[in-house]
Amino acid sequence: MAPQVGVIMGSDSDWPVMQAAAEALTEFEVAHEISVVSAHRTPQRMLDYAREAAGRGLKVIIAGAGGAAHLPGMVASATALPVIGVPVPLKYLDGMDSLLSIVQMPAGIPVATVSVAGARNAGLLAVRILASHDESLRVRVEKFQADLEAMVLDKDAKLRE
Ligand code: RP5
Repeated sequence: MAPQVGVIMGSDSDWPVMQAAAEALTEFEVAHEISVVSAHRTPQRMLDYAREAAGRGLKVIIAGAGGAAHLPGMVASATALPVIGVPVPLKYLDGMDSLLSIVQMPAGIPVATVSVAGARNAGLLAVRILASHDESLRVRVEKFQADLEAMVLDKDAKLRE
């Protein structure tokens, strides 16, 4: 099946964080592709990727980067697809640099930013975006949420056993 979600990152060093996005997509059987696309080391590749993404059938792009994390915003500027940004924490500043770089987009070019290292939620948000026009996927998201609720209630009950 053609990929519906593109998971991209500025460096292969981002993969330990970003793999949680891919895992969430796999859990929901959403076809996806994974690429390293650097805004500053491979700028032309980044522009080509963003401009061709919709035409290739992608519906959502998840972009992770650390430090001066301009990849999600730059990709969002060159595509009309929804872009979800994942701030990757590096050695210094606890990911605050990445978070602020990604979340502070000027009006006009939105990037839906998840928490620092929040790649799992990025994957789940991409699933929800797809589920907004896919009834069977929406039902699975609802079951996923119900399972989460049941798990918490079960743990709560076990506290009193
Ligand atoms: C960013 O620079 C990447 O997204 C990565 O988080 C960071 C460091 O990259 P490497 O020096 O590990 O390749 O562009």
